[in-house]
Amino acid sequence: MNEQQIRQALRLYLVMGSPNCGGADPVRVLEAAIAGGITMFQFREKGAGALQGQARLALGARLRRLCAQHGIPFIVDDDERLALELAADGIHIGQEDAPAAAVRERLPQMIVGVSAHDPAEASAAMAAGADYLGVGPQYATRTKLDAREVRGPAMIARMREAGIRLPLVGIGGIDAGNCGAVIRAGADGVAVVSAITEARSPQEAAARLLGACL
Ligand code: 3NM
Repeated sequence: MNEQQIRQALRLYLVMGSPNCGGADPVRVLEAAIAGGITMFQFREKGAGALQGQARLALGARLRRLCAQHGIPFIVDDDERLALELAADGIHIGQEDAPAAAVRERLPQMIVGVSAHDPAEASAAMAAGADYLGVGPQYATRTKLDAREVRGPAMIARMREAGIRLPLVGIGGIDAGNCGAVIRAGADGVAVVSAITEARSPQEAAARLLGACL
């Protein structure tokens, strides 16, 4: 995917694993979210009750297939081996994970996304060959217990003012009511977990977000 295609794919990015689905089947949740219009997906099997080993691989394979059927880029959170096993389109790494330059070198064919919290981290990620940045938390979130302090859309604006032009997505506490502010600050899209996975209708929630973020 070229930069413009990545920018477009980031428009509405669902991040999800089974612990986020409140007992619902993650395959059904993803199906509904795709029907509602999500443009990218990240398999993030983390937190209390996360699947391990073979069960994790099996769920990942089902979600991966669904994305392939619908032309949705499939990204794996953090785990290079899992990304390779699932033939993922990309990998997303945090500041605490393996260095971005090393991941970029080991997985030259994949989209590499990097979490960045300030202009310095964003510049470093760009120099390391990141394809896109995730910037969060934009708002308070209950989904990631170790999220950093909320800096809001203003941090995205600061990165853009500092000359960071990479495709960029905001994450953390984003819903249909506040996603417009994230886009206006300079993001190409929004990444969400609970606004879709905890909605009564993930399909309607995705469609509403997409409408609100255009
Ligand atoms: N990363 P929700 S916040 C996975 O700040 C993740 O980097 C974050 O979940 C960061 O949309 C977050 O339910 C969780 O708030 C976002």
